[in-house]
Amino acid sequence: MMTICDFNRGPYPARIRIAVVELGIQEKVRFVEVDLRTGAHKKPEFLEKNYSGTLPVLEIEDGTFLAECTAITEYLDHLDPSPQLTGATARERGMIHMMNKRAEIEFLDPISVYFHHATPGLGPDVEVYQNAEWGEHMRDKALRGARYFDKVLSTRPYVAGQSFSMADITVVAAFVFAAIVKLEIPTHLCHLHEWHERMLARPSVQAWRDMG
Ligand code: GTS
Repeated sequence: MMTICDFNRGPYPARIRIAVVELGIQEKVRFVEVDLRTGAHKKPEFLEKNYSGTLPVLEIEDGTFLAECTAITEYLDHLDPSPQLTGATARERGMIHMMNKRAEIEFLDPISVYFHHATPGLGPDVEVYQNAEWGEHMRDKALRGARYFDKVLSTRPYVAGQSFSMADITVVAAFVFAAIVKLEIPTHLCHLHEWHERMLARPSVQAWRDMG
């Protein structure tokens, strides 16, 4: 049994919760809550598990801790010899990693920076340094990212090509974070919204939403 330290409704944790259902490995993992609001993820005992002090963290059976959603998804996807989320061919793997990283740096991560810098974030005990101007700047970057992904999705059904992948999950997580910070994704980005409706219909995303 593997253990995933996460925070129930968190956008980054959602990436792994969705991946777990996509891969059908719910029976192989258990979830342990780390309370971000009390700053439990910045305490020395947690930093021993993940130097960066972020969630989620996967503990595998030999006691190794894996942090970073991309790394965790890679690991879980390769428990089976036929990976489903990270590509099979060299081309697929290259495309998925490029688009996944782009989804992080152009869309999801800037929303996170906006949350931590230009809103109360996790509260004064956790947000020891805030720079609202930087946060607003990152909000605008995220909106440019949304426009970029709308353009991408006008040419293909999924973020990295013809099949669902880890990169789609990362853009779903950006929508999750956008809802938390009340960042409206403009309705005229119709390709992005149409794609998002398809993502919301996937059992893995529905399971995450139903978890409440
Ligand atoms: N690059 C990391 C990854 O991909 O795993 C980012 C992880 C991350 O930022 N996780 C959030 C976190 O720990 C969890 S959540 O906000 O999505 O619930 N944030 C707390 C903090 O203080 O940065």
